[in-house]
Amino acid sequence: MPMATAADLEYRYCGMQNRGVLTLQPTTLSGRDGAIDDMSLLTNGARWIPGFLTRADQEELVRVVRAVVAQAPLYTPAMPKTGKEMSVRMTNCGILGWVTDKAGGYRYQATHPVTGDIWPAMPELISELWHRLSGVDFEPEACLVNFYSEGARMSLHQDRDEETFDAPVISISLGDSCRFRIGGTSRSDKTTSFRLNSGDALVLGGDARLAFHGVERIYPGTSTLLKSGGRINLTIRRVTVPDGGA
Ligand SMILES: O=C(O)CCC(=O)C(=O)O
Repeated sequence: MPMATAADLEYRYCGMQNRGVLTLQPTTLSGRDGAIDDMSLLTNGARWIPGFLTRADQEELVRVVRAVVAQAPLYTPAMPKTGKEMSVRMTNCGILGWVTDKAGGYRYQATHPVTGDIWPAMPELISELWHRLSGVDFEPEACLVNFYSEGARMSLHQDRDEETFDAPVISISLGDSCRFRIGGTSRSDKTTSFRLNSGDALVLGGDARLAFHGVERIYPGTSTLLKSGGRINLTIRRVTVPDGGA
């Protein structure tokens, strides 16, 4: 699968030094298919790579995700303690999956909370994306598949249920665009938001590994990738400390 190389990505990356302070970096660079936003938002350790996946790459990835969902259906997670249902539906692939419910709270587990089956294996393509984007040589263990229909959102949070934060979280957007918000490592840090489009990748590593982030809204009808609309987000993660450390 032809994807951007490290050299392709290099030019859109620049880490900002001000921890917790968000900076918009104007850039005149265009993306692989020439249809890229003119801004890259980058906190220290965060990389936004607009247009990382070509349309053909995206279609292939959707086929892969559909195969995952056929084995491990999307379900509606619930918040710890309150049991309030989330608006995003979820599933996972990999040896571990991120789940949440009223009784058990946020956690990783090896089985689907509704079917009780182990999660589908990490597809090769998702593993390849991890290796292209993460800069680490150990394997990812979890890929959380989020599905947003019109009206779904995800409130500001940190990804901190993993045993190690040394590996980045890799995020891939497919389908309708969304308004994504990111801040610093304290909830009270300044935040800023920008539009994530289908095929964009986001890497939360370094100081941004524990950055607060969330999805404010979906822009329905902004992509033809998913026949019935909506947005898929994949976050690919390492959960346990690899042998020999991360
Ligand atoms: O949908 C997104 O872009 C973000 C997903 C997310 O924040 C998460 O799964 O923790």
